[in-house]
Amino acid sequence: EIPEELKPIIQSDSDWEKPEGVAFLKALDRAFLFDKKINPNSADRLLRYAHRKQAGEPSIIPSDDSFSLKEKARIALLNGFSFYETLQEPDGNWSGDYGGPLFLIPGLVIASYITGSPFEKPMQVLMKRNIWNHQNEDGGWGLHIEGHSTMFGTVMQYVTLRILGENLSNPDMKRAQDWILSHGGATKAPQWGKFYLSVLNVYEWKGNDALLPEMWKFPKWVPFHPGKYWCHNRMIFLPMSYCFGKKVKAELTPLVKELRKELYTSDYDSINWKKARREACQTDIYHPVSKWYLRLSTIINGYERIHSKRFRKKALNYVEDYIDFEDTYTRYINIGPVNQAINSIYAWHHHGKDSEQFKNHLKRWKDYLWIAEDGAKMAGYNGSQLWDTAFAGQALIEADMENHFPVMAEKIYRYIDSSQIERNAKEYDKFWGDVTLGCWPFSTIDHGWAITDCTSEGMKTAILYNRKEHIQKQHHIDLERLKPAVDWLLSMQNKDGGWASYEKQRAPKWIEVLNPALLFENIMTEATYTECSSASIQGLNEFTKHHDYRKEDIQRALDRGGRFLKSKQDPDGSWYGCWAVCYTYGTWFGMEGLLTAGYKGYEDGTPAPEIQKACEFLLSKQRADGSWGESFESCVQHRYVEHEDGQIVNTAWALLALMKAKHPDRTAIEKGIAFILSRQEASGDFPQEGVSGIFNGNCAITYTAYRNVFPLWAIGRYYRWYS
Ligand code: LAN
Repeated sequence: EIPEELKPIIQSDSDWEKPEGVAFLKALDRAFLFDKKINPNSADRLLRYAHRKQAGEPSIIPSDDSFSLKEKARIALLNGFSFYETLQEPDGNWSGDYGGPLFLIPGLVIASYITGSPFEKPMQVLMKRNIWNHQNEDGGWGLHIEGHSTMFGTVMQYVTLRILGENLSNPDMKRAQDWILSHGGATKAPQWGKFYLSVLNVYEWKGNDALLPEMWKFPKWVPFHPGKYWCHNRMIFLPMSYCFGKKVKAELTPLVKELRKELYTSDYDSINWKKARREACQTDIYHPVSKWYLRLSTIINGYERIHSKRFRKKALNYVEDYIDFEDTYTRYINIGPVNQAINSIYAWHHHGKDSEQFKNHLKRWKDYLWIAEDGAKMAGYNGSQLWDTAFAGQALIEADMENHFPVMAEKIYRYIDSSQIERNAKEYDKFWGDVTLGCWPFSTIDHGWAITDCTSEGMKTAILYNRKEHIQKQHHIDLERLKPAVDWLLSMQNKDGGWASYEKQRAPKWIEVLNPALLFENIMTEATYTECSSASIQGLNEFTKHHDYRKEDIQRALDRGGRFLKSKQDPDGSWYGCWAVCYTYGTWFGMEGLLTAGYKGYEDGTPAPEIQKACEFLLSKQRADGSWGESFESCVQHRYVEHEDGQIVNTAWALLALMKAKHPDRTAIEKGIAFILSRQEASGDFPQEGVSGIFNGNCAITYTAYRNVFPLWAIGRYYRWYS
C-alpha cells in the first residue's frame, strides 16, 4: 500500500523520481532483504504478520512428561487450528505463497515490456528484490529457488533486471553477466529461453526450431498432434506457435540493442543461428533431446523454409480462435502462469493494445502476483485454493475438531460449494477440451479447468461435511450435484486402470521422445499418476459408501485402480511422488489408495504384502530423531535423497500412511508425532522448511499451506486412533 502522504505527490510514473518517491522505494527495497543462506523458502511472514512476534518462538508444549503425548497432541491441535483459522479468507479458502519457479516473473515482465504496460514502481522494486534475493553465490540463478544455476534461470533474470532498470554498473549484474558469458552465452539457453529472447528481439527467430502453427492442422490420427499433448504443454505451445508464425518481436529499442551486446560471447551479427538451435548449456540438461526429436525438427524446419502462406494463414486462424477460446473460458486467467504471459502478448498483438481482450489480461496479472518477505513473485497457478481448503477440511474432521471451530468448518464447506465448476466450455470438442461441469478445479471456479484429484478431494470433503449435520450450510452439495463429478471421474480412468491429471491419456507415451524442453520430463502427454489415481479411488469410494448411484461401475473402477497402484509400487515398497517431495508423498498416496481399494492393513494382524512392504520402506527411512526428511533431489534423481534435516511435512505424510495401515509399531509413530510437536511454534504455526512441491521431475514449487495442514492432520489421526 502506498502511504497516504505520498498519494498527492505521486500522480504519474515520473513522480517516483522526486526525493520522497525515491526515499519510499529505497525503504521498500530494504525492508525486503532476506537471508537466502538460512533458507531460500519464504515463510510467508507478511501474510502471517499478526503472529510475527511469536514466530520462531519455541513450542508452548512442555517437553517433559508432565503431560501425556495424547494431551500434548490436543494442545497442539487447538493451538494449530486456531492459528490457521486466522489465515482463512472471508470466502473460506486459504491463500498463500505459491512461488518457487524463477522463470515466471521474467515471462510477465517481458510481456509488460513488449506491450508497453509497465508495472507500478513499487511493484517493480519488489520484483527486483525477489530476484536479487535468489541470486546464487556463483552469480547465476536456478530454475527454482533451491536449484543450482542454469542458463535459463540466469538469462531470464538478467533480461528482467535490465528491463526493470538495472545495468552493469551494479556489481551483481556484472556477476550475472560473467556467469552467462563464462557458460557460453545466451545461445545456450534451452528452448523456452530461446523463445522468450526471440520475442524480446534479442535472439533471432531462425535460431529456434520451428514452432509451426500448421501442426494444429495435422490429421487427428497423428500421434503427436499437439491436441493430444498434456494440456499444460499444449496451452503453452499454442501461443508460442502464434508468436512463431507471426515472428512477433519487440521494437529495436536502445535496451534491446544493448542486450544483444551483453548476452553473447561473439558479435550478434556473426552468430550462426542455425547452429544455435542445437546449443544448450550442460547445467540445463535434465531431459536431453532424442534423435527422434532431431529428425522430426529437421523436417519441420525444412517445411518452415518453403511453407505456403495460405496454409499458414488458415492454421493461424485456428490458433487465434483457440487462444480466444481459452481466454474466454478461463475468464482471462488461463490454465497457468506461462500461457497467461504469452496469451497477453497474443492479445496485444492480434487484438490491439486498446482491445477488451488485452485489458482483461492486464487485470488478471495481479491474480498471479504474491508478495512475501523475499519480494514479489509470480505464482505457479492463480493459487492452490481448492486444494488447500479440501485438505484443511479433511484434517479438521479427522481431528474431530469441527465443533471447536464451527465458523472455520462452515466457511470450508462454503468454499467447496462455491467452487464446483458450473459450466462446460462452448464447443470444447473443437478445441481439444473436455467436460468440466460438476468437477472441481485446483484453484478457483473462474479458472475452470477440471482435475481428477481436485475433483475427488473436493467431492470427498463435501461428502464428509454433508454427513456432519451440525455444520452450518448455506447450500447443500446434494446427490444431483455429485453425480456429474462421479460420471466424469469414471470416464477419466485410463486403459491401465489409473488416472491422469486433467484429461485422459490421448497419445502413446513414446511421444515423450519429442520433448524439446530439456528442463522438464513427462510434459508431452498425460500419464497415469499414483497421486491422481489414489485420490480418485478415495473420492469414488467415499461416494459409493453413501449413495447407490452407479455402484457396479464404481466397484469395477476401484478394483482396476487398486491393481494399477499395485503395479506402480517400486520393488522396495515405495511409490515415486510426481507432484510433491517425493517418496514419502507418493507412498502416502499409494497406501491410502490401496487400503481404500480393499487391501488389508494391520488391523487383524496380517496385512497385504504390498502394505507390509510399504510400511517397511517407510520405517527404514525414519531418522533417529523420529522424523523423515527428503530433499527435492529425490524427485530429480528418482531415488530417496535425504534432506540435511528432518522435515515436518515428510514426517506427516509418512505417519499418515503408517497410521492408516494401523501399523503396530507405536513407538516409531509416537517418536514421529513428538518430532512434529517439538517443531510447532508458540503461535501455533509451523516453520517453513524445505520446498515441498515439484512438477515434471525437476522444478520445485512452494506449498506454504502444507506445513500447517499435514502436521495437524497427522497429529489429529494420532489423537483419534492411537489414544
Ligand atoms: C500443478 C499444481 C497442482 C497439481 C496437483 C493437483 C497437486 C497434482 O496432483 C496434479 C497436477 C497439478 C494439477 C499440477 C500440474 C503442473 C502445474 C500446473 C502445477 C505443478 C502448478 C504449476 C505447473 C505448471 C505446469 C507450470 C508451468 C510449467 C510447465 C512445465 C508447463
